[in-house]
Amino acid sequence: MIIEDFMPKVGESSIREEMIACLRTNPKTLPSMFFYDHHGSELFEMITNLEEYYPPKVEIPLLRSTAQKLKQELKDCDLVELGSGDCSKISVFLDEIPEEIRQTIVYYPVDVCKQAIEKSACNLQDTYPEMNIHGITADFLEHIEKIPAKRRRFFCFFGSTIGNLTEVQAMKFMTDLGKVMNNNDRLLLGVDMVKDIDIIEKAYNDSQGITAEFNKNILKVVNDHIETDFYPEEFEHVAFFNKKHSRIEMHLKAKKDLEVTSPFLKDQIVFKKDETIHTENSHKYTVDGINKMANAAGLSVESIFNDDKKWFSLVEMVK
Ligand code: AVJ
Repeated sequence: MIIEDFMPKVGESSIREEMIACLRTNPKTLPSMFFYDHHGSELFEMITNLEEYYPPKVEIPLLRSTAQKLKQELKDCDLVELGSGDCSKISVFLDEIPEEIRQTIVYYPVDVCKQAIEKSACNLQDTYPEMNIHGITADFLEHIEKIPAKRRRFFCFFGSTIGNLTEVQAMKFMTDLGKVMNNNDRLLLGVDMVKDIDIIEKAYNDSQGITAEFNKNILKVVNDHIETDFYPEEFEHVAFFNKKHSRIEMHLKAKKDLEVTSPFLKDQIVFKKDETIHTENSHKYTVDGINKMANAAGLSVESIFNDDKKWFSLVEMVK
């Protein structure tokens, strides 16, 4: 097992600067990556178990059936997973692949989080001792060219993580990836599809309020970094489907006029009642949108694997 680190050390000061800059824009925003401190990751884990939060319930069986169909394509290739996290998705996929094929694979988990890479690579090596693992800590949005290209590569980007990117960012990501891919390299991209708006909105407004807690937790993360005095209970969780952009937007809405202070700021951060902080986008795709992304990236869509209801797609693209 090899682990390689390409992450530049992001200093605490650059995190602070980014938080402050985002709270100063109009409208105010916070990048969704700040959700995931320890508690935020626990809350997200709880979200994935919620009845209303359908994406993993649809994607996981789809990963199984798709692996069955693609297993021969994985022979002798470098399997590169972007945003591998805890490697739970790839495990579902690998379980369907015969050991004789797994032996020929080198698995490259790529993630920004060094601990996640170290821990999950070790766990995975225990589960699949026959497979070679080469973990990489990198931000695939910025260091995509660092990913080794010795053999034919099979890229995976699961979990509809691409949905968190804006249209412009997603297009840039796809074109960058298209450029580093060689002929016959493949990509298996997980995307959440447009469906009944009620179903989508319920997935982000669960009855137990876990998503609300997850959303508000970002204010505690901000308090931890820039010593602000945000009271999460002074904000309301708002999540709705924005038709124009085909995305769920999550916001935190001030319940009253309020001011927030930080020793890192000269002036207060002022909120008018009902003013919002935009905390997340989660884009939902159509087949048309998928084709546009593939075209922009110079890739062709080979197959789209779906569940019966076409709620989620695993899109296989090839260069
Ligand atoms: C991890 C980005 C796929 O957008 O559905 C879940 C995050 N936010 N509930 C998503 C999330 C609120 C999730 N992704």
